[in-house]
Amino acid sequence: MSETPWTREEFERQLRALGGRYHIHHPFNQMLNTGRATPEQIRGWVANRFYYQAAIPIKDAAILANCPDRTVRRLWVQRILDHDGFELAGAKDEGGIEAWLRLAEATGLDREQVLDLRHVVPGVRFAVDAYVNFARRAPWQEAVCSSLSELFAPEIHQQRLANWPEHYPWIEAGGLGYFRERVSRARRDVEQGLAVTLGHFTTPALQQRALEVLQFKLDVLWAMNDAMAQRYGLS
Ligand code: AHQ
Repeated sequence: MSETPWTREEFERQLRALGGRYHIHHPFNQMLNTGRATPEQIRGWVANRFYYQAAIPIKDAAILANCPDRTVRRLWVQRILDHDGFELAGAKDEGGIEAWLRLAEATGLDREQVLDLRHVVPGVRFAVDAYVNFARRAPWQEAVCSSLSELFAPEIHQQRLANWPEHYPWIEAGGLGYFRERVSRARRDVEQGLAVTLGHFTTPALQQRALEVLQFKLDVLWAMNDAMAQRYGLS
């Protein structure tokens, strides 16, 4: 390991270089985004990914609970509002989890069978639980760093918005609202996540640790797709 740390620019480049392992490249996701998925595979993906979406605010609350820095918390708390929704001083937002349930209904699932998690396969449950438990146990800066898989998220959301209406006209268009919201929210999330990560991991050993942490999260997303491919097949 080198004696001198990477510059902030080089460190960010190293983080972004892990994008080759992002789940946009997983065969299951490529099947989804090239129009080869059957309605059953789409519904399986939506029902399983609900478990991930519902876990995000729990994960973010774990980071808040571990973080003593109010200037970080006052920005990070936005992520919980994004997912759980809110009614604050007259402003209202149904939240991303509600939007995901609308996506589920648009694919022909009913809310009850998504909310009761009956379709969630063991590999998805274990990967998501590993992510939440990591955020509870790890130093809060590492948990922040693990959210940087969203460096690569705008592209995957834009891919769905561009391709799904053409490939899956049977999905009612309003159901894709979640992906529309995430493009800008992911970019905002990454701004804060990068600032904390580039500012905290400042020695060669810490920077290597940051790469390991991001790789762990990429493996969480990849393992979820492995489990769904196993259960629903690859067409
Ligand atoms: O919808 C997604 C989301 O809200 C988040 C939060 C963030 C985190 O804190 O780990 N990661 C994330 C992701 C979302 N969608 C995934 C997708 O493929 O739709 C991508 C995922 C991510 O890139 O980590």
